[in-house]
Amino acid sequence: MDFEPGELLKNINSPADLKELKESDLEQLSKELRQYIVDVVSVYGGHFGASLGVVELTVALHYVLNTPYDQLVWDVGHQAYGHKILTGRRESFHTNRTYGGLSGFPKRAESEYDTFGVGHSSTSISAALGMAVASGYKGEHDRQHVAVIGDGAMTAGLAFEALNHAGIANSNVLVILNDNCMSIDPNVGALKEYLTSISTSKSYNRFRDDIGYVLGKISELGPDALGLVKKIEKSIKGTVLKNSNFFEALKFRYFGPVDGHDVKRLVKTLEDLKDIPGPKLLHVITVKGKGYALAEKDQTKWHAPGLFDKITGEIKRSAATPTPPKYQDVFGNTLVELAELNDRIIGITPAMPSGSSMNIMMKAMPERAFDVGIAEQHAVTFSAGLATQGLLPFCNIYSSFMQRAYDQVIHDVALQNLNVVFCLDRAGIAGADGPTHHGAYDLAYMRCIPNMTVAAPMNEEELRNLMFTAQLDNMGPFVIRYPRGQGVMIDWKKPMKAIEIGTGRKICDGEDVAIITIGHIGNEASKARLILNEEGIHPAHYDLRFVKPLDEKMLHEVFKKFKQVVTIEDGAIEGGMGSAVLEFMADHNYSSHVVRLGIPDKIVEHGEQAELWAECGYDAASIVSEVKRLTVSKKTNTLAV
Ligand SMILES: Cc1ncc(C[n+]2csc(CCOP(=O)(O)OP(=O)(O)O)c2C)c(N)n1
Repeated sequence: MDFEPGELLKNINSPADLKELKESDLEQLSKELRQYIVDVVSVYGGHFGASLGVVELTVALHYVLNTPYDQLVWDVGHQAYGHKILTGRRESFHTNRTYGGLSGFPKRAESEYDTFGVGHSSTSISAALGMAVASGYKGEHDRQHVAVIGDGAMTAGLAFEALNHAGIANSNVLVILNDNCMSIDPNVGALKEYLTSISTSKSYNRFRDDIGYVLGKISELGPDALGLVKKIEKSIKGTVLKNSNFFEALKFRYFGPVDGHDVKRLVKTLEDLKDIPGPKLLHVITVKGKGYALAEKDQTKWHAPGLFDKITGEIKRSAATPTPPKYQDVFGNTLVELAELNDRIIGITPAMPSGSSMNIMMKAMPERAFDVGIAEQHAVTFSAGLATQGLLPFCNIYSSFMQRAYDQVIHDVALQNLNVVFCLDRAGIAGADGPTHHGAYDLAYMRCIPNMTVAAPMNEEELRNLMFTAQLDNMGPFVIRYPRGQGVMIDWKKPMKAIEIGTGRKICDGEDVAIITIGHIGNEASKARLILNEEGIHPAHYDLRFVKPLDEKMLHEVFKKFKQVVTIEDGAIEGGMGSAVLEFMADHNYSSHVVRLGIPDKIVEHGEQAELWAECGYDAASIVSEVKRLTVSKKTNTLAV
């Protein structure tokens, strides 16, 4: 589908074209940019509200900065659609997040304007500081370094660590705090309340106007202007904030809050900030979803709404026929069911109430479910603290975000053998969000930790049974990983029952080849089996269910009976379930031929889950060919190529 950009936007193929515009054109350009994002995202999907909220800021930044020489770093990057469109990617923007198309996040390999690869939050200040220190080292003192970070992303420890360092590094870094009071869900925590108190304080706003008077007029006021800025800053510190400005305390010079939708004002402010040396923070107030009424009203829903009718705002749903639930919803509902029976259960999510469906428990039992902000490390150690007191935390973290909290998992939970249940959502190939979000490594990085139990359900019923099992007494640290998206059972709400730890399931007996799977991807193997059966090939299928501890009895059965074994996992091949099976084989002196299917040792880009499973060679069709290859090889005693 062709999208018609507005009169100004259609001529912007790089920031150089943008700079040709008059300042008075920038409002119109912002309108056109906003419309273009609405047009494309409504048809092709993607993140929505965040980019709409920073349209004016994006235009102003590229108007004022000399990108890409000046370094602009977007935090998370889900708000960088306007940036992509203004930096030469307008015509390809409709391929955003599709297989082979543009990445949904800034990516260094994609454009010289994308200074730092992102997807996970709160990295921007550290990265921009590194760039600023490097510029200083190279003598490039004219270079600007700007991190744009949301109030949600600012809640993470990493952002605080960077502020702490930047304050003394005295480098030329400008942090733009894009404050819209939202994370994906409403932002939480004391910092959020602090920011709100700054932006609503009457006396502060009077001074803000004074600052506003000077910022944007430095060129007019001449050499005395910088002195004047200092004086006003001092009076703010002295009289209004009583030295209590958080950022000032960290040795940042704090400016703002300014209206992030006033593009002219932003341009002037940014121009002036270029001339103020050292670490600075500009507090910008924006509205998430700005300009699209429904998105402004229900900001969580419109964070990433899927496809929608841009005129009516109706979000397109797939056919009305009943479909299996999402794993996350099975998790959310089952957790409440269990928590009603077991009063030790507490729910924890780091900033993903809707994404993980922890919001179901937050609504049903607000006193027993916590959103702790974008703070995975804290979420894990907070859970550990709860567990020391006999409570039973269900800590739900996306598999790829759990990478942040690895030390906490080992040091705070596993070493003390604490009873924390980690529910890892989005495990395996995550799809359109791409490599930053694929939950590729958890099987490998969890199974090497002593005291850990690591399991993955093949369907909804299994997820419920694993959750039920994990809350039985003294289970120690317990990982349950499951993928993004739907399961396979429409009638999923079966009574729960305990599963013996470290036991798998034989799904069907067979001959010649044994397939061993873990988790939901086992359903691809089931599909493959049906196809193979029609061709007279009958592989056995085992669902290993636990990668730690292994079902040794089952594996002895497999290796005693089968000379050809295929392992299949939606996770990294290196160190994952297949590796565990090979270790078992070596330890017990078996010598079967084992083929391991899973995520190969390379970065897998974005696309639909099914496309990427196929690319990695473990969708049903690939499994069929692999098993056929092995069957032929058995008959001819050579491996077919
Ligand atoms: C480490 C990590 N945890 C969680 C997320 C999921 N996530 C993506 S955007 C977002 C909210 C960010 O809020 P904010 O920085 O305020 O930006 P806004 O969307 O409001 O513009 C979250 C929690 C992530 N990307 N990275």
